[in-house]
Amino acid sequence: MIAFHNPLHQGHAPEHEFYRGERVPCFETPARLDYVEEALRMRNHPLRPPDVDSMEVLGQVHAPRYLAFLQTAWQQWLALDPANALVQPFPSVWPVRSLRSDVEPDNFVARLGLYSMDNGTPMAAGTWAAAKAGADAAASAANLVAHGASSAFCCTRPPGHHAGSDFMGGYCFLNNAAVAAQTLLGNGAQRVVVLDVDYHHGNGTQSIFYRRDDVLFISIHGDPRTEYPFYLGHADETGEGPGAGFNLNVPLPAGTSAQTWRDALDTACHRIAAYRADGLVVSLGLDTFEGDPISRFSLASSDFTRLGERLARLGLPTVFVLEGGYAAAELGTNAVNVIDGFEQT
Ligand code: Q9C
Ligand code: ZN
Repeated sequence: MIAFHNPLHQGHAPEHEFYRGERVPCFETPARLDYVEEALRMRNHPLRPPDVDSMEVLGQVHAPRYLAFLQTAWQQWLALDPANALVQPFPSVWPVRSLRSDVEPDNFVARLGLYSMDNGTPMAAGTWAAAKAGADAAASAANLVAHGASSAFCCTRPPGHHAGSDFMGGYCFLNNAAVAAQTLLGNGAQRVVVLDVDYHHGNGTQSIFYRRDDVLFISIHGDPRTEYPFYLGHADETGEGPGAGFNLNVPLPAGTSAQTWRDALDTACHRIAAYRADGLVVSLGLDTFEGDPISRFSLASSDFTRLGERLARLGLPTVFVLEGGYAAAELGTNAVNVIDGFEQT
């Protein structure tokens, strides 16, 4: 399977995040992608740089003022104090209920809070360039599939599925899966499914497409009552307005077995078949792995092969987009197991 990689991902390398109130080394590291690229090469999958500029499609899934902020955020941070080059910005205040989010504050950290859902999404000097190149890789993979390839893999970080129209969160800045889905639609697809198998609910993708019937969003994830992102991902979220009936959440308790997870995947696949989609985008998080340090499902590496096999049986043009997965040393094996399971079926 042709894989589009992100040549600029290493520029997004913040050092710290907050975990249980403490500053700890980031879980979402450049090394993650090195492992995936190495496994792709070892198992003979060609790697290509992005060949599509996603800017126009980004404007269809993200708000202009959010894109403008993200594009210049690091310069704004340095403009406050050149010494900030060695300091990570974190938001510390958010416009929750009763506060206004229509007026951009002049204060940089307040603006950062306006465009963030958490303080768990650290930025670095190369964040915009890395996120933009990742969106280009997602658009490139979708473009290849739109032009007749049966599948393609967007091998990128930072991930995307927690990023909504106008906010970052959960290590995500630009919603790569939404870019891929919108690219398929822009190339003539009428109905697209986004299937999100990351351990964490894809709140950003869900919210972007919640009122639309041209994108069916399905997510299997840790129950938000106990798992991030906490405030979205419940089973009663089924879509709104024209999108009513085009959103399916399958929350599972932390600790769920691989067998129960596979049954949930089967349920999702039956809904996908009934939708008669022209294309499938898979938000491929691998943090459902039993060895993941921040998640609590128990898929083995062999289960990822089975996931690829099950998806292949849908018979749809498919774009895989890498999302989470923090057992870095096993990430390559697990990702390429999905790819090989898919291609060998
Ligand atoms: N900083 C993805 O898998 N943070 N994002 C938990 C606290 C949220 C995961 C640790 C995890 C987000 C794409
Ligand atoms: Zn995740």
